[in-house]
Parts: sequence; structure tokens; C-alpha cells
Amino acid sequence: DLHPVRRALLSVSDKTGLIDLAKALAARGIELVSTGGTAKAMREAGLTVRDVAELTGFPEMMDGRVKTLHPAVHGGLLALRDNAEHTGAMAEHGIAEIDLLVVNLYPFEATVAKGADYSEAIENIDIGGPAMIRAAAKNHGFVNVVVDTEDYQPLLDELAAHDGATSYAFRQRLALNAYARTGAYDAAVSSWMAKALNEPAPRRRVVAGTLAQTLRYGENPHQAAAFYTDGTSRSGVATAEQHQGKELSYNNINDTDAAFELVSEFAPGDGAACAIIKHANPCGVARGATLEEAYRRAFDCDRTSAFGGIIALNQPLDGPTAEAIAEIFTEVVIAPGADEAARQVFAAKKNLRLLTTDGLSDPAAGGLTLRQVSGGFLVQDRDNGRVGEWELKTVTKREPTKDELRDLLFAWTVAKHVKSNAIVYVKDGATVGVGAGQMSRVDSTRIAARKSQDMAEVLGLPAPLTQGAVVASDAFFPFPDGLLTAAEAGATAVIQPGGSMRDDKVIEAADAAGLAMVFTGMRHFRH
Ligand code: 93A
Repeated sequence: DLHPVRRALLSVSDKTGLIDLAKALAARGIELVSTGGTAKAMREAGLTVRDVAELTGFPEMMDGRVKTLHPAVHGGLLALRDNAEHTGAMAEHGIAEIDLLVVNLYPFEATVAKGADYSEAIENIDIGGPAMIRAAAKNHGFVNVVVDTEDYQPLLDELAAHDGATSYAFRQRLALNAYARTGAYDAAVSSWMAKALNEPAPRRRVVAGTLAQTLRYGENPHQAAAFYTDGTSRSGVATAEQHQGKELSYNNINDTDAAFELVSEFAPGDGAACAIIKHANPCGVARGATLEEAYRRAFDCDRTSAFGGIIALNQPLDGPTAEAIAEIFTEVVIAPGADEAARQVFAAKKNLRLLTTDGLSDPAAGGLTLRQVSGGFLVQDRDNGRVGEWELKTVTKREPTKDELRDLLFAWTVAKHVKSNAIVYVKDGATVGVGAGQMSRVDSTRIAARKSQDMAEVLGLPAPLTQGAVVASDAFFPFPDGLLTAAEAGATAVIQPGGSMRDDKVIEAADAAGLAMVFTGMRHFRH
């Protein structure tokens, strides 16, 4: 994969290091070709240089706007050296191979930074440079492309190491860097224009990712939207395979992600689990002896909200679960696989979208989450925090029972996936009341209890399922009132981070109500 360098084209605005580089290349017997100012600088240093105009048979024209934009240059950069048709075309048209391209672009960024006016900025948009860079980078099988002065020395080292040739791996690295440069350059032009035209932002924003899908619209029909993948996960919503149903919408993707990340907290080996999501919050999460039972128990947490929801399962979808799901309208089902029976059941439900993944997401995985704010964005580590049983600290006189403890940890895990302020009641491995997204914690506690009461009526139960349930709070109770509301609803045990100034008052209230309470020492805000 070594390829010798015999001819170099140098065209640089920033002449730093140019002469030393050119001298070293000339000393290796490499022919130097160059554009106006660059050629002049090299000649003044006593080097022998061929003008690009000699190669093209055209003078540089239009104030230099057209100097290298010619088949003699682009053919020399793009021709495949091992392709008879390409080498034939070179011979026929007298095109010389260019093995090394050294370019740095018109200083557009620096020009606009020093406050240049509109027409000066426009003149500083390099066209020929990026065209050559992209051509040379594409043909990195044979051609070297250097776009940074810092790469001059590594290039010379590479040539020295291989007796005037370069390796494929080296050329690949140069190409990768070259495309990053041209991408950033055009992004700078676009940002400058947006500013000059007083547009809030370029319509086609530069997003770090690969466009996976343009969406019909965003959160609302008047918002344009697209879905980008960033290659950081192999088993989440971004890599799932869709088997049927309409194209996913913006909100579908967002909710499906919330559902699948939540259900992925429950290892399939520990039993079946199901999460149902509406507006990015769970309206039911449950374990079950079977997947169908997990679904039905999750559904029973809040049947009203589950309508038109998004369902995630931690085991491959089977026939009986598919039958149960098909009883009401559901937008999306996502699972790590689906058997033939399940697919047949869903085949009759044309609008239901079925997605399968390769395994579950890893809740412990690292990574970053991004959130946009006006004029910028916030970056933070992914919330992969988990609390083990041994890390819990009982702060009340009463210790939780074994069953309570199991439910407390389940409730805590679910609370992590509920928008703050989050309150989650759990009984026997199923949520029985979820309070989400309230500005006051006591409101979340009341809402969750009231929803449970509503469900008791729907299900014809004598009492709401919060009776004898446990409760999780994603952050500390600042006052005893939230805790007392949970106790009134019938909760017997509490899990929360602790750390409030009034913890002693909250613990006192818990003891007075006969509750068992554990502190996690970790918070799970989610906004
Ligand atoms: O105006 S251009 O876009 N037209 C071209 O054909 C062209 N070819 C090279 N600018 C072009 N270049 C740029 O000229 C190079 O990217 C480099 O920045 C600059 C070098 O010009 P000179 O050698 O005259 O200083």
C-alpha cells in the first residue's frame, strides 16, 4: 500500500513553513507545481516551480477566482492509478498525476473575525481550494492531502520512513482531517451569512451526526425536523429495525427512546418487564411472570393514559403479549426481537409500528447527553447512576421488609426515568401511581395517589393500590408534607436521596407514621 510521491501541488494562503517544506520535497526530487502567490514565494527562495497555468494551459483569471478549477488539476488528483480507463484518459489529454496536495484555504474565518465588510468576506470564500482538497481526499488510495501546517513535518517523516512514499493508513488519516476542514469551512461561511442576513440560524444546521431520516415535522406540524444518529449505541432506538407501520414521527422517536431506555434497566434474566410511555413519562411499568403479565400489570397502572402509548419490553415479543397489546390502540412497540406468532398478530394492525433491537441498551454505559438552550447547548454525562441494596441507609426506626425493599429499588429505578418532580408508587413489582413533571413535590405525590384512586374505580377495586405500596421520590422531600401525603395514600415505605436541611423533621414524620425510609445518597433529577 506504499505509493511514491513524484509531483506535488502547493497552493497556500498561509505561507508559514512553506519554504522549508518545499525545499525538503525538492530535495527528494519531487516536482513542485503551484499557484500565483505560492509559486512566487517559492521562486524567491530559489526553488524551481512549475505554474499551474502551464499545467492547465489557462492563465489564472477573474482575480484568481479561477486558477485550479480545471480537468488538468482535478484529473491529476482524481485519476485511479490502477485503472486502465483512467490512465488512458490521462495520457490522451496530457494530464499529469498529482500525488501530493498541500493547500490551506483563503482565511475566511480570520477575515470575518476582523470585521470585514460583506464583499470582502465573499471574496474570501475559497472555491478552488476546497474542491481540490475534497478531490485529493477522495482519492486517498493514491493521493496525500495536507491542509494544516502542523502536518508538514509528519509528512516529511513519513516520506523519510518509506523512501519517498507514503502508506495507505497515513493517507487515510490525512483524508479524514481534510474533510473535517472543508466541513468546518463551509459551516463558518454559513454561520457568517446567517449573521449578516440577520437570520436566527442557518436553516440547515450543522449537527454532529449522520442524517438518518428527515421527519415529516417536529414536535408540532409547523416545525421542520430530522433524525440524526451518532453511532454511540448499537441497541437503542437509533439502530432499531422497523417491521411495519407508518414512518416514526419526532415524538414517536423521543417516546420510544424513553420507553426502551427505561425497560433496559431490567435485565431479561431477572424476569419479564414492560414500560408504557406517554409524552416521555411512564404511565405504567411492571414486572411479570410472563411478558403478557408484565404488560397487563403495566397497563393497569393507568389504562386511560396508556391509550395511544408506546410500549417497550425487555424480552422478545411473543404471541400472547402481542394479542394483549392489540386489544387497544398503541403507537409503537419496541422489543429485543419478536417471534413469528407475534408478527402475525400485528400484521392485522397496519398502523402499529413494531421495532426490534439487537439486545437492550446498557443502563451503565457512559456517554453524554445534550440539551439546547438559546444560543448554545448544555452537555453532561449520561445519568448512569445506580444504587445497590447495600448502599441504602435506613433512617427510620423500622427497617423495610424484604418485599418492601425489592419494591423500593424498583420504584427508584422507575423514578430515574420520570420527569422531575417525580413520585412513583409501586406494589409487587408494578407501578400503581406515577406523579411527573410538577413544580412542587407534594403536588406530584398527590397526583400519583389520585391517579391510583381513579384506577381503583376503573378496576372496581375496594381501595386504591397505593394502600400498602412503597413510594420513591427522585429528590429529597424538603418538608414533611409530601411524605405525609404518601403516608395518607397508604404507602408503608419510602426511598429518597435524603440531604434536605429538614431531614430530621421528615424522618420524625416517617417514624410517627410507622413508615420505613431509606436514603440513597443519589439524586435522579430529569428535566
Ligand atoms: O479563488 S479560488 O477559489 N479559485 C481557485 O481556482 C483556487 N485554487 C486555489 N481560490 C483558489 N485557490 C486558493 O488560492 C487556495 O486554496 C489557496 O488558499 C490560495 C493560494 O493562492 P496563491 O498561491 O495565489 O497565494
